[in-house]
Amino acid sequence: MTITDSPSATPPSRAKRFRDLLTRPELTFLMEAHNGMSARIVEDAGFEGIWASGLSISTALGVRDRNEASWTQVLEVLEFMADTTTIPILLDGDTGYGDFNNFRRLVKKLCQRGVAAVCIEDKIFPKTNSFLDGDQSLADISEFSGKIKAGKDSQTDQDFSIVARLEALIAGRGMEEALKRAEAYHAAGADAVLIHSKKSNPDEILHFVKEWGNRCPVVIVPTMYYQTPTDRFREAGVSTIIWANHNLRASLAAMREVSLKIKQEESLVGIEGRVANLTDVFDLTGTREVAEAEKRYLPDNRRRISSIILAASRGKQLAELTHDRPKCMIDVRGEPILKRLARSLHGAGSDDVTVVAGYKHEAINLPDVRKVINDKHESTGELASLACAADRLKGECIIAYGDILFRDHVLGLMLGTKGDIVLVADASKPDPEQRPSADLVACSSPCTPDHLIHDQPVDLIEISGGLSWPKAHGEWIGLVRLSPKGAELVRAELSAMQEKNEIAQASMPDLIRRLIAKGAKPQVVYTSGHWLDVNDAFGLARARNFL
Ligand code: SPV
Ligand code: MG
Repeated sequence: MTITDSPSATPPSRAKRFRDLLTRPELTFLMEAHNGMSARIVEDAGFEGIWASGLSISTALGVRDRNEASWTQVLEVLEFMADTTTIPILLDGDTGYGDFNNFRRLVKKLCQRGVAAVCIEDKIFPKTNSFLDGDQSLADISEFSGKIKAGKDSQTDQDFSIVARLEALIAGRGMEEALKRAEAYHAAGADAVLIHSKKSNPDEILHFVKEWGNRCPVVIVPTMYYQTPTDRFREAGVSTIIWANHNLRASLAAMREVSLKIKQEESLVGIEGRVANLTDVFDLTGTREVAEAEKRYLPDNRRRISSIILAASRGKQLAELTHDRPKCMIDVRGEPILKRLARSLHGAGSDDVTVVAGYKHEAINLPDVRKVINDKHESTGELASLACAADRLKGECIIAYGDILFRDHVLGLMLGTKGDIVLVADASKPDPEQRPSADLVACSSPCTPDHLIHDQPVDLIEISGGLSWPKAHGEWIGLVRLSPKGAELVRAELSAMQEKNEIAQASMPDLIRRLIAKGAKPQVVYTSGHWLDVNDAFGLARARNFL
């Protein structure tokens, strides 16, 4: 067996993978990125390679695309991009940041940092962006060929690639000049040529590709001739297409819109559901990995929170949508409700999440979520399910219904309280006809703006389906936090109910009423909206809008 046949052989380097992409018969697409996060997003989108655009990196740094950022500043950005990704990166190296000697050093540094390839253009340092009217004078052909040769002689990774970018058409020097230069750069060792054009039609590009006849791979940048169907380039035998600046432009448009809206409205309410949520932000940088590492490397004095999600019921009102899964596994905008819920709980610091499943429990299979089964789910209620996870009612706990969605700050609000049993209630009065079975709460005080601003809890006096507004002050949203003492009270009450055979049909509100009767003092923290539950098709439609 040869080494490369061995299953444990190390994967090919990024430089090798880029070389393979350049030389294979299929068309390759490189997507622009300009920092660590955009590079990661490009990889997550499924692209096989990244274009580290000079225009985009400069603009993201707030400087002009004319070598205002120094080459070491660009290199630093590249290092972040390489760290957040595994796919090959082609750096837009402008003119090589100086003469052959500066370029040699750049190539060496790129090889050290795992950058797969560099593209240099045959213009004069400092360059200007090819789409501007400024000076687009071309470098001397033999000087530029020497630069390519110096780069090739300095690469420390044998698969590193140098793409020679031809600016003859940009500079108005014509096709013959472009072809002559392509020939010279190819002879100097360039692994591919990039032919650039600022025309809105692809004619000169296709003409070049035809004349060039694939003597080495051809790379193109259809920023201006974007209306040409991609298949025309595929059929012409182009090797690689660069989508050159569209992540930068997308982010500028999005940031502008959000800034203007927040400025106008002096509030975040109008944008909260339209921007990436914080869990997404944390996930993109692998924040949870640090939490895992902390367990290994730090003294163990973290806050521990167990969560129990009650998700045994089918959700009959959702009819055929729950034919093969419980309602908590219904997909809402690409993810089951339960997955979002578990992610919010994890994100709030609850490492230990247990779901009590029942109906079609086999459909529940989520990473990092422990599953216990209430096999009497058809004939029992919420407390019988909760009792199945009684071993988790230790220390600080969260109990959540499995069909709810909420903004993450609602969880933060509840976790910021100190009481032993704290429920979250929505004080924005819903239409009672639409929510006939709401669990309404009456408290020591109705919700005031002060309660919402300072997250002050109030005492819970009564919880019941029988309450009605205005005696009721809010609707329990299906989330409760227990302190270690609160968890102990709940566990003791569950075993007392089990002993007296009073548990089978009992609900969470029954439990809370019993605890009040025994002298416990549950509290309520108010929210105003920012949550919903999914009971029927209307709930599902609202959930889609909510996300
Ligand atoms: C870049 O992305 O910086 C490029 C491509 O060089 S272009 O702006 O199209 O010239
Ligand atoms: Mg550029």
